[in-house]
Amino acid sequence: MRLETELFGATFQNPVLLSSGTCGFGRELAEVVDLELLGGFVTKSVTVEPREGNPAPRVAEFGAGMLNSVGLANPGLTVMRREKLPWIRDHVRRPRVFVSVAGREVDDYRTLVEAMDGYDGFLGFELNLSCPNVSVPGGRPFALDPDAVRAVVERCRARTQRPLLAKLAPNDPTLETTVRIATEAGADGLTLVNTLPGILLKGEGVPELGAGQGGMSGPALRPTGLLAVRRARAATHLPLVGVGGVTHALDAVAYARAGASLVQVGTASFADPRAGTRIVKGLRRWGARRGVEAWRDLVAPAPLEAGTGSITKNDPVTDGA
Ligand code: RRO
Repeated sequence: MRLETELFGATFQNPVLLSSGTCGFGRELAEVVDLELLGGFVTKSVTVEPREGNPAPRVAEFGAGMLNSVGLANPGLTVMRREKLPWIRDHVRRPRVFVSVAGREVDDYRTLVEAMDGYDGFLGFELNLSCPNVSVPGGRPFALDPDAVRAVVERCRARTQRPLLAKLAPNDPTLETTVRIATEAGADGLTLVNTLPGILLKGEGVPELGAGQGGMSGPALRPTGLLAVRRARAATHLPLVGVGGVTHALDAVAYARAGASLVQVGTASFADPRAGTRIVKGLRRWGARRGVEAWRDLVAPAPLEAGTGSITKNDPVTDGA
């Protein structure tokens, strides 16, 4: 099965990326994983100022996944520009890299995009609008506030020609509206989904995580991620990136069937750092057994009437099966 995928004006050698927050800035994983075999990766979310993150413990496992409250710990924009981006430029060849950005204010996103746009070595930005673990003014993640989604995407759009992915939330009762707003505001693709808010309690009723609640990920998130991709597929022409519980090659196939052109592997990499490359190999084997010629033949296209965005060359409607 041919895994190459043309999207956002670039070639992805395969559709498997590592998700934000699970691979640092690439370097952290390079010693244990051959990054060059991946379709790409998304960096840990970067904020303007460095952030210490939330109190330990920051992660806890449960039977069907894990809960995290890292709290956006990251080295900030200055170190990103001085160390992280140059490392990526000098060491990453084939994988397509997205830089994830996050902020407390709408304008933080614009500042970050503008400040990194001139650097080499990465393809685009993933706007993290959906971190469940840090408080923002208004108390809900930007992804659950339509005005904030529009403002962030529009302001970033005005500052860069690079591909912009908007990363949305799993607990959005009006997902179709959010998807349409992000489309109209100028996103090039959507990443669905971030982690789902949850809490784990010990016998005494004390939360397992230092911060109390966190974001749930892993296999238990897969049905939610698949549903979100399917709903989004009906509401926009934009390419979709599916994330949530991708553990085996068949999970990636399911996301394609729901409408995702790319998938991201997250929690599975914690148990097995080679999960991403294992899934790439598994997809090739699965395709060969099934006689499927190309990954893009699996990707459910957008319905003809979907969304408000214009149809582009890389749109699944024209470029897909
Ligand atoms: O750092 C985190 O706690 C975190 C982030 Br920014 C996010 O987007 N999703 C998540 O599960 N954790």
